[in-house]
Amino acid sequence: MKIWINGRLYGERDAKISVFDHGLLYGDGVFEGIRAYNGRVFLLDEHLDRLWASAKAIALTIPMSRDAMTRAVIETCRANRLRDGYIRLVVTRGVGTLGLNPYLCKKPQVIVIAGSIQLYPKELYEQGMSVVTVGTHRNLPEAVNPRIKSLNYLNNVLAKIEAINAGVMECVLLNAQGYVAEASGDNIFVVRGRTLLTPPTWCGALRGITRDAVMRLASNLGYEAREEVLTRYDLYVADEVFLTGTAAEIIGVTTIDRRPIGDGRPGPVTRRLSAEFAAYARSTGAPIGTMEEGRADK
Ligand code: PXG
Repeated sequence: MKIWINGRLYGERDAKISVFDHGLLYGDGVFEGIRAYNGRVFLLDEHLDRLWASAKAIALTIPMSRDAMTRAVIETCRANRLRDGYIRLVVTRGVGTLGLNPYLCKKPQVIVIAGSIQLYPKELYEQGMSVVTVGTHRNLPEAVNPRIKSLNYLNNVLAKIEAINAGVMECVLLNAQGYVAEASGDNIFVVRGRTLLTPPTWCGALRGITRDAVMRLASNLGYEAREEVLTRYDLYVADEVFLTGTAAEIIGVTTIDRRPIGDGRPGPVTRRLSAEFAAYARSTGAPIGTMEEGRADK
């Protein structure tokens, strides 16, 4: 695998970042997880918008233009002959002192990895997934706003530990008020009749790119899709519940806290949206092309 760091491609053994990088020392940095389908980078502009917004929110200046970042993503995909896979974009604060001060960090480091990801086993997409609500609350927006896709994922990791210890692979985090926020690495939707409901971002949800895409798709298909404050009650009595995310795509949730949701199997709306999403994902996005085309571009 070839990894892109600050403008150059490195082999896996040589792809290294300093132990003094504040990304490592403090989780100080931002990232994006992006998918490629069928030789195209899916919703790249939306991911770059969010990356730049996350960086701005933590007063981090990304040391390159958006166009240059787009080229870096395409170049890394080409170098790895990626057609279907997962792209991780990371921008760290860079090397600094053994003290918090981010203003003493010299230069943000930009990393692009093009590989693969499988979050949940394939069978779970057929059977549906069991999740639990956990005791770890989602970060307070007034503390670390969950809209920032930062390198500091301890809140999510602590919740994930609870899920795994409870014998399931994913969890639902509530916010400090007890309202539903999101899963550890996915957004959550409730289906109620022909209406899709998902928590507003102020409840502690990342504004997921998949979440937005699913809301657009659902509206086009004649469903009503909107944000609504949700409680555990809304989950337990839902017709269907599903999670969305770049890594997870769309996955039905069939039990929550060991209670069956709907009839205990992925429901018709979840299955329809999954099929529509898969078709949409394969047919849109920035073409990756080949290394040869890359050389011809230059
Ligand atoms: N909430 C959180 C906390 C996330 O981390 C989402 C929602 C869904 O957002 P998108 O934009 O992807 O629809 C995420 C995204 C991983 C991995 O390595 C996690 C995500 C994305 C890609 C990879 O586990 N989470």
